[in-house]
Amino acid sequence: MRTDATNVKMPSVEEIKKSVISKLRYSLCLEVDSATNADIFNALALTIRDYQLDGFFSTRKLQEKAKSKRLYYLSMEFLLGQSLRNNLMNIGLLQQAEHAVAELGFDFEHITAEEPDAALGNGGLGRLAACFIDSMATLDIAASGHGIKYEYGLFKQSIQHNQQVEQPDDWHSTHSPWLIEHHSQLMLIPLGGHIEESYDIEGNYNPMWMDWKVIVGIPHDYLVTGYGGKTVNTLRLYSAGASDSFDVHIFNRGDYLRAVGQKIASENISKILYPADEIQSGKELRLTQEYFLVACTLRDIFHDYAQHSSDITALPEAVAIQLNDTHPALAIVEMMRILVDEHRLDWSAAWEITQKTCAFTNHTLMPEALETWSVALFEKLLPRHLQIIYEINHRLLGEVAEKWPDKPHLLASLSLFEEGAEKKIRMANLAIVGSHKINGVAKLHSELITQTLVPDFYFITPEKFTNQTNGVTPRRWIQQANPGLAMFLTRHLGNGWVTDLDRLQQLKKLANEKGVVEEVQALKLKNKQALCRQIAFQQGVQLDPLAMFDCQVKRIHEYKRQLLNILHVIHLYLEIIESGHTPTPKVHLFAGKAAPGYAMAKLIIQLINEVAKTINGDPRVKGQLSVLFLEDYKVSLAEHIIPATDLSEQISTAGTEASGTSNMKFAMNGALTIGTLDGANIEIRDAVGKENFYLFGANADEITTHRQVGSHNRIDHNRDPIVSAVLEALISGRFNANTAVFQPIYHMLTNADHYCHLLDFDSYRLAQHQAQTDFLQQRQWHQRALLNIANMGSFSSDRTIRGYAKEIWGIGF
Ligand code: 26W
Repeated sequence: MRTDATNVKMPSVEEIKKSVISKLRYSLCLEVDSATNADIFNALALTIRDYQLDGFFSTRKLQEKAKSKRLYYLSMEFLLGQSLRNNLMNIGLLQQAEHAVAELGFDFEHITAEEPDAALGNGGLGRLAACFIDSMATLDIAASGHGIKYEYGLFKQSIQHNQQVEQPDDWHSTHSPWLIEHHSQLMLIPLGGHIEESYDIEGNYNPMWMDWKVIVGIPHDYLVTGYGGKTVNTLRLYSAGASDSFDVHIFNRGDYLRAVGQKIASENISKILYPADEIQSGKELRLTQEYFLVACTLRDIFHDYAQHSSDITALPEAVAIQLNDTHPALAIVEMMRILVDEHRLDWSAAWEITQKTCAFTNHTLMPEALETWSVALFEKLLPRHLQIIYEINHRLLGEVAEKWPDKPHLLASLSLFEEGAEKKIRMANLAIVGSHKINGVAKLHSELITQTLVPDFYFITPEKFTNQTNGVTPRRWIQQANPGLAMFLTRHLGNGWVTDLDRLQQLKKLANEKGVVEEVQALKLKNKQALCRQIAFQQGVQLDPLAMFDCQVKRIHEYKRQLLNILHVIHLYLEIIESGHTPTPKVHLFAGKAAPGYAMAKLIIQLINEVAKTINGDPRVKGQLSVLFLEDYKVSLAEHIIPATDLSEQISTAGTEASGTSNMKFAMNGALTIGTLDGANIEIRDAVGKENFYLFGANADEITTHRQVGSHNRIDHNRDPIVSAVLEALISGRFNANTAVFQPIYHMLTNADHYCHLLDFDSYRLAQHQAQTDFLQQRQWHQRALLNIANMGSFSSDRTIRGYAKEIWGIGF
């Protein structure tokens, strides 16, 4: 046993081995001789968790002693992926563990591969939350994440007959070695019932929330070790269960089946993650989940606070709450309920505390993603919360009417209620009024929030609006995903870059040094070869690692324009058939999931697969063009694809992608970007230099104008022979004998084309052609790749979290 700089005891290889054997024996009832890879994974994870627990207790002591302000990060999604390698790296035990496993006679790669991805998220928003908790622990911030322990994460995707098929993702949450259940801390959450009007002895309105049923929340802690192992924070995930006492009540009435039914209904609350991304469904179970998360978390917050203060008015000095999109916005209402109904504070004192404590991040401009909930549904599930929302609205509109009597139009847009056939609650408006800061996730996005999404809120409270451009953690996205690059960086810069990514700047002076660019080139080739082996093994397809790897991996959505990419691939295909050659051989990789109810996105997946099948089977383009859709995109697959990419596709319609984060991961792993002026692409291009970025397409203003002009300005595809050839191929039966299959795509493109595929096609084609030509100059290409890496330092999530801490949470360093 040795002690590291932070006084945490570090075990030797021998000690790890011993502990693995002991965990096998005493926790899992197994012996090494009969253990499988999965058993070794579990025993090793339990071993590592012990070291994390030591760090957890010392962290808690330190944070209590320092009376640190605590940040609570509320999110319906945490897209963690695998944890073993990441935890080992952050604690500093990777090599010891590798040796220990080898000495036990197992292959470390096989052991890590046993771990199922924890896919408790849909995409960007959930993965951002996972990067943030890593950065908060690394920066020694007293923080915890709060989410739901879904039994089923995001569905597993397989491709059958070229189409997406969804299967349940049972990630074995009940026996994950990383989760520590705290049954003794279970909490009771009321739901349903009705309000009885009443007054207290002083005549104050004192409504009673009656006849609610009870859901039980059971916390589970996942330990989050910061880099270096000093700080160990928690991610607390709640699962839902039924309350025994409540059931007894119905059991006693002899209604056994109803009682069991209620139990199942309660457990269902944490059963499954909603697989929607950017589309809100308005389903009762989803609203219940959101409330469940918020109610459990607030009980924890008030409980923690009571441990060190009884002065509730000082809460904002000790606590900050960050709302990851509107999904947990009910925290504002639940906090008001606790302060007013339970702590008996008067409304304005309670409101001041709530506003000072809460802050809200918006992650999307897509109108269909903005949450609204039917008032009728709300009344059924949360009658007291509905009353509180009415009161918040009443006071807001009263103040606005008094302050701006000449601007009555403000009232309709600011109201927390949307009038119409069905009256609805606007969660974004609630989140904005209840928060002291509202931020977007990239400069352009934050600007569009104030200018187009909620201009009237910006008008009444401009000081609340701010930007915090997203970032990604270099621990997972460089050190873990790309160990070759990590070693290269450490060799040239020392290992400080892992926590100070701005040091990558120092690579710039190496860009002209002999041998360095060649090293970068060799690293990329190695990563491409590794990906080729994996694809050959999993999908039986041989790819040429010397070809240019052009990748688009993200949720499938019309605004992200995978369709533009595949239309261009069709064009390349037609061109090679006609001319017989291409400037440089290309491999086009796609991966991503479509929401199960999103027909157009699923059809786009089918198109990609059918085009891939046609192209890969055509001897005329063999060795020149390959296309592949990789099944079941997830964090662990991204870790293989991103380091093996030459060209990163970031081609959303300008003004639609809030930020994007894969754009950052690709660029910091030495891919060049082809992209639009959208989201964080703009800041990436500014950072890496415009000569190292393939820009194309209309900007956000031009898109707006184009849409306003509407049908008068429609692209006349008949006049462009390239576009008409592609569209003709789409419906000609070339890719599917049934010519009706892709008609909906053809129809969409030649009518509204809301995401402006055809408007940007020509500009995209030219940028693609330029990239393909430049790729022939391998030395220059990899020199530019090196400059991309060197300039990506500010896209570390450490920078982002420092920004939140300083400007939003009031947490200093
Ligand atoms: C209620 C259904 C639903 C679920 C998730 C609606 C909307 C969402 C998210 C807001 C979707 C999302 O993941 N947004 C992405 O957030 C990333 C992190 O900030 C950004 O980088 C992406 O641009 C944005 O699309």
